Amino acid sequence: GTVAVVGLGYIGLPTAVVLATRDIDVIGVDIDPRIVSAVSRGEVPFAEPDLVVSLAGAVAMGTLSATDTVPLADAYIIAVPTPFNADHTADLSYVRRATEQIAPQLRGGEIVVLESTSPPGTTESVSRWLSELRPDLRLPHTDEGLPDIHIAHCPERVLPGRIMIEMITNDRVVGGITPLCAQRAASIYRVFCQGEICLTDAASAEMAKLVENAYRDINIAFANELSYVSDELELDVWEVIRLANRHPRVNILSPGPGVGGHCIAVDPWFIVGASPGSAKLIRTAREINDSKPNYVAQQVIETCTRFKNPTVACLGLTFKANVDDIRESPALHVVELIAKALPDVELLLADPFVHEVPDTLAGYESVRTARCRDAIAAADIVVELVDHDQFRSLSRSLLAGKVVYDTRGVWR
Ligand code: SAJ
Repeated sequence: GTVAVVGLGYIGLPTAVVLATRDIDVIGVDIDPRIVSAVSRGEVPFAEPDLVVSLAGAVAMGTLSATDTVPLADAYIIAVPTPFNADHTADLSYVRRATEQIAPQLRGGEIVVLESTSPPGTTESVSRWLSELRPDLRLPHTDEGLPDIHIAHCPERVLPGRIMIEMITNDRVVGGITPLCAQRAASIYRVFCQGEICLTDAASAEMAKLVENAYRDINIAFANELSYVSDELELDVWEVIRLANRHPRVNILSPGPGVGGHCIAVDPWFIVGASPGSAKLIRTAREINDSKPNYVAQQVIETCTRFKNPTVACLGLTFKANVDDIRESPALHVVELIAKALPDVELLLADPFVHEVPDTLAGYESVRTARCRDAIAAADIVVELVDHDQFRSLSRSLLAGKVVYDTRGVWR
């Protein structure tokens, strides 16, 4: 059978590649012509360990191709973004568009899997949309006998930086609109998934995915709240956490400049949106983590006023360690806040994964990129924002005489 993967981003492309390297015919679909042509040439549009080799292999084998239009296929995997609107409700327009593109291709017997992280009820919405678009087909949410199309939710849960490993080894949740839908969808994942495949209903699968990321968000919020409390009490939060973590049942995560990425800072809002009155802890955790970039920036801005013509070295721009992704990055947000508040202060940006001044900072003449050592040497104030391995191994002697904000605790 042929699998069409709609959306060739951080999840869709690795999924397409993993299936194609297991001899499944895969057609990748993306609306961005640059992504389609890059993938067709066997080039990866973003950095992810091991993806380059597998993609080149799949393209060479001829099992993977890319196009901008949804083709006829036996199974469709939707892996498009589900961002949120200003009021924190989910923007399902990409899922809707993918559904509209799939609808005319259906002949009966196909599997449609939603992989995009979505609020509870979205998979059923896909089924409803399809029944509106294709009144001639029997869709599973109607419960009228055996459906023509099988629809399920199978949320991705891979960690950027470890996607190719986790895609294969992680357990997988497959939630069907009906039990048969789940079974049919699971057959796709059995091709490559070495973990356990847990079958359930669509809404439970949707919620489980959101809960995983809310769990992590809350735990990071706890660490960030401890950093606020420790600052107020003039304690070293890293020392406090290190000691508390010696308890056999305590495992506190690390504070930082905030929480970024496209998942952990987004998904908990879908729970809050679905249950605003009850999801109090989840909402508060989001607010704590979202407040952190501003807190860090204000500390730096205040310190700058103590210098005449200060130079600030900002180490790290990506949303987390050892990736090249700066979207929704709290580190970048901190730098933007400083640049905006103090347009005359020289900001030197050093990140081994980012070689140009990001677009959002392009308007500031005071902002330049620099090599890490050069940035530190020139700086009065050093702000450590991402725990890249390269920063951890820096000699502490370089920091002598500087004001240091080590937001990730890499130099403790
Ligand atoms: N962070 C901290 N302190 C920590 C750990 C992380 O400040 O102790 C920050 C990171 O620097 C980053 C943010 O949190 O800004 C998120 O990073 P992450 O590594 O925790 O997670 P992501 O966004 O890369 O991937 C998460 C994963 N979810 C969980 O671990 C529950 C991944 O498995 C999901 O597949 C992914 O979200 C997703 O796509 O939903």
